[in-house]
Amino acid sequence: MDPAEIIARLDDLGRQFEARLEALDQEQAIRACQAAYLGGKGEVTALRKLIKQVEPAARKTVGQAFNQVKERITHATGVALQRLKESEERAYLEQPVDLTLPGRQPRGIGRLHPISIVMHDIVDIFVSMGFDVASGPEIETDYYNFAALNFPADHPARDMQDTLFIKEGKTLLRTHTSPVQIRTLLKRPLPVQIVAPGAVYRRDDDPTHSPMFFQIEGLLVDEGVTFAHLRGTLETFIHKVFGKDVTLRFRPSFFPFTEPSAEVDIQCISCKGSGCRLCSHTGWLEILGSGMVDPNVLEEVGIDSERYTGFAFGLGVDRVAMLRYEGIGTIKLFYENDPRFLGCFRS
Ligand code: FA5
Repeated sequence: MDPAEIIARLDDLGRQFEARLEALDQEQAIRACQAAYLGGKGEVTALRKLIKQVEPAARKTVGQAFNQVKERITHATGVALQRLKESEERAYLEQPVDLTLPGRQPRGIGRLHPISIVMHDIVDIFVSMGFDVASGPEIETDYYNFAALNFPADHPARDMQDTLFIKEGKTLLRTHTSPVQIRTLLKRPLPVQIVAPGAVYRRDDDPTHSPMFFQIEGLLVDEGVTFAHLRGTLETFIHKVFGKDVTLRFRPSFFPFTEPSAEVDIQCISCKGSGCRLCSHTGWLEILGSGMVDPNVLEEVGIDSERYTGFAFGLGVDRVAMLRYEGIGTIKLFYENDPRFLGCFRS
């Protein structure tokens, strides 16, 4: 076979390819065209098979011609694809932009958790009444969580069944925010008037009880503090949260660290006292525990209980949140972190 003839055909194929490429403006078509020349069944590949028929002395020159046309086709394909990409980018940038369209709401930006919203609102109410904000650790010692609060050694709350101990009888996850009372009274000069919000932990688990939940502790110690101050403070608070028409009642109760003690109920906001599922057909909803600080607690922290008196209260933030956002059937919804649920709340 005449080597010059093969070289001339290769040159033709190169030119032919470039001409065909001119008309193509789709990536897929450009790649298909390249394959029609250089692919397994391509025209250049078919010609290559003839190389065996060329006299040995000329094979090197013919081989070089094959390499050159292959390079020519590959280069032209690259240039065509680059040109296509640039023209697509240009077309995208030249699209008209409507500057009058409203901005897009950014998605994925965090928002406050419903418990945080309710907690901030409650703390704000007490701050407006002159309370300071205090805090304490979530990992507590038996002393602050129980002993200093007048819990007897055999009190059921100290049982493994109720308390999550880290080291039995020594360190534990605090079961309430009341240890902040002791820490604050040991640290701050009197008078003391604080609220202490935070997480607490118990071996509890049902639709209205969670193993981790939030409380807000309140404490006021000064000369001349009476149960009337406690009642006035809690009435003001409840009217601000649930509205002026809500009726509340103080029900005698027991806590080792208050005497007398009272739990505060509000008339059911759903049935207005006639009885429904929300209030377990009692007409009332329990909101918080409270009482006058037991003299034993004051003496434990070195305060003269003849001269000073105080009141304290502890309320369940989750409970208030469940009442405020009616229709939350289980406390678990607060802790499952389902974005569809959490996205329903605005601060
Ligand atoms: C106490 O924890 C006392 N420390 C409150 C207190 C403070 C009384 C100061 C007197 C003076 P109690 O165990 O009742 O009390 O809990 C208070 C509130 O926390 C309850 O009224 C309820 O609203 C909420 N609560 C209790 N257990 C759970 C739980 N497992 N899940 C969600 N909320 C709970």
